[in-house]
Amino acid sequence: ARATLYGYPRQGPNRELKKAIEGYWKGRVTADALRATAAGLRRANWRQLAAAGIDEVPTGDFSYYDHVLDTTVMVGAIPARHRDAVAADGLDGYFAMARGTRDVAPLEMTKWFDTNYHYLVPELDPDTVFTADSTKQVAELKEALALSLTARPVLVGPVTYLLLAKPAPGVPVDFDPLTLLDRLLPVYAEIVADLRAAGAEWVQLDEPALTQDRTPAELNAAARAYRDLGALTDRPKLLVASYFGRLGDALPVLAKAPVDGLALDFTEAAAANLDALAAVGGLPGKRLVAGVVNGRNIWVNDLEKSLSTLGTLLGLSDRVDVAASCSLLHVPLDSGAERDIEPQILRWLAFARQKTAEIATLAKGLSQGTGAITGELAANRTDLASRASSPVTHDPAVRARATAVTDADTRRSQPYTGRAAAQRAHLGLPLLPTTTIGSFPQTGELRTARADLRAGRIGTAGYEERIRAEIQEVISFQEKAGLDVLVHGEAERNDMVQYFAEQLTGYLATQHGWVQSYGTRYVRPPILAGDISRPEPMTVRWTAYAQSLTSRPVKGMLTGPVTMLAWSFVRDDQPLAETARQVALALRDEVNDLEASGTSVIQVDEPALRETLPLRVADRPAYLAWATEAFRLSTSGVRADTQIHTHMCYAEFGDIVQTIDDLDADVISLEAARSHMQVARELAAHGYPREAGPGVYDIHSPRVPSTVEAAALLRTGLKAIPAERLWVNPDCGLKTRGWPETRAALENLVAAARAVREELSAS
Ligand code: THG
Ligand code: ZN
Repeated sequence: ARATLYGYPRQGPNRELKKAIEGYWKGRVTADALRATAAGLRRANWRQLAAAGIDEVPTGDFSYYDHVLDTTVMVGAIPARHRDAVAADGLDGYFAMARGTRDVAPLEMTKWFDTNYHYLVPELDPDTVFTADSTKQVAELKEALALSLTARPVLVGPVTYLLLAKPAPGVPVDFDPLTLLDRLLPVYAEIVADLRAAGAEWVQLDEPALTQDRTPAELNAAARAYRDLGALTDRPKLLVASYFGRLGDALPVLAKAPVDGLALDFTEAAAANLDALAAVGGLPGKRLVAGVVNGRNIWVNDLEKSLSTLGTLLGLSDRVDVAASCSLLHVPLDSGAERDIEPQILRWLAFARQKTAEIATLAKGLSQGTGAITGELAANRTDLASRASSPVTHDPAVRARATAVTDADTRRSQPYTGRAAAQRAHLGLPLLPTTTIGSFPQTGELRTARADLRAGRIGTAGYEERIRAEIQEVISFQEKAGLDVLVHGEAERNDMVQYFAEQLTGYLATQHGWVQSYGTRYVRPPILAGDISRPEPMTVRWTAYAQSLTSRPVKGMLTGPVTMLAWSFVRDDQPLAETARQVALALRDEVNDLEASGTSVIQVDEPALRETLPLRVADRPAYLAWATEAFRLSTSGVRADTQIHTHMCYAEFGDIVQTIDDLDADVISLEAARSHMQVARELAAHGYPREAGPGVYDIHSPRVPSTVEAAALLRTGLKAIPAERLWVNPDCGLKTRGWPETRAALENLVAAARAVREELSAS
């Protein structure tokens, strides 16, 4: 058995790639220096993989920005508006597609399946002509071969590429990019032929889109694609890779295809894929690459369980190799770099480097028998036992409380109508109340203050003084601008998930655990490792301080349980529903403490609720059930006259309007400015009974909306939502905006609300 991988983190141990690329954008790093840095990182990765026992290394998984954008370049599907830039300079044209320029818009970005990685969406139209450009793939293969390694180029497969694409701007939305398959296949044929000529014995084609629900027509397209590519005479051996779940109906299609190997996910999807493999009689004559090490979480593998799966697979295929379930792009590089995690707990974790060792160990065990890996197996058993029996993962008080939760705990004391009356009397807000989503501009001074605190250049007292000064400024601006419900501005917070994770028992923070989110942007997801409790209030101090500065209501701001899970690495030793309930209970305490300290409006944000919706329709009801329960559990402990808000962004809401309704929040703010209040119409069509604030200020753009424009959006909103239930707010938080445009935009927003209020009272 061989040990192999589909991809590795690209950034380097100290995010050298990010620094080189951002330096290039600023003109401080030359193109040659950038290329040299990139080549050095690739070489170092391959050498490390080979030294760790990976027999066949991936190539072509490297990217300056995104591997789907690389595929767009590889097949020549450059959008018309970028062709001049690409022709003038390949690298600058590439970055123009990724980020846009002053004159041209970039490609749209969206989530890569259900990961937190974002790719650039290919734009195709009925006239798209594909042309093969194998330069990057061939060059990177040659680099690895020059190190005397066995290397396998990894490409996004043609079916997944088309299924991820969308119609180019101006093309009818019902245009189906999959209709371009017959034009695309000859280009893939040319590229795999080039790779074979350059020395590839195998080429991997990634088809993760086949683990989603697919129509018969889409499955037929997959069958045709691999029948045609398999029938080529001048080709390397083809390995079709699936990941992020079970193949389902696509498994028989690929099993029958004339390709030489399949890669399957045997982590979460193990049982389903094993059954489906057995049902088709295994893969006689084909290579099976078994993804038994989870490529997207950070927990140490259960080696004995993996060996047992691998043993079963030996009966179903002539040749079984060992891999991670997907590219290791989605996990941090090396847990060995962490200094602040207890050594005992560190042993429960496996980042990319540790996963590589697990794969090599499993391949060795499979080839030579478990006798060859007795030391590794014994250490693994000890680590798994330490995790299973640790007080970190088993806090009796937390468990008892979670078990005692009843249905009544997830229900407000009164239905909305009664609450609305109580809140109106308690808050005394005008018609069309104005507010913001929570964050105000994160200035350079704030980031400097945080860095100074970390580096010990200032003490806690000095730092907090700085935060209080910022809160004063934010409150005073909002009063002057005439907003009705104020916020403290979140100056004290870095990342909205990290901030809470740092204060909750059961969560671990990493120092170097960066994972690519998009392009040169990375996040350091906290690790939800154990039972969750809240040793003390997390936000009350800052909210209460802000409230002490004004007589208007200040809104408390929390991150909801679903988003806390979605943007963390979550424990895999109990159901998500259980973990969500623990987080919800900790947040419930915070909500109740905010209320007790005099906060009458509390917002619990769930920006990730829609984006975490499972890709397979069959998996959605279970997710929505626990997600809704967790939100309601965290927000239902307050009095009827305390107003609960929530916020969601970056999403199409059509398919979760029922869930939005089920959350039973008193007020929801949503992104709507760019879609001209589409979401207000969707809520109205559903009969949404509570208050809503469809955004009237697109915060993703530095553009300041005029009063006239904001008022027009409000009038559009009023056609769908009656004045008694319509709020006025921006689309999202303001932390990425500068102060000048924030000031101007919020002043216009208040002026628009006042103008429309007058129209309403005149009519
Ligand atoms: N927090 C977390 N996960 C997320 C988001 C978040 N995933 C989805 C979405 N939001 C991703 N968006 C971003 C936006 C900005 C950055 C990263 C992801 C970013 N990162 C800085 C960088 O790479 O330079 C580092 C920030 C830091 O120092 O922490 O700008 O909001 N958890
Ligand atoms: Zn938002």
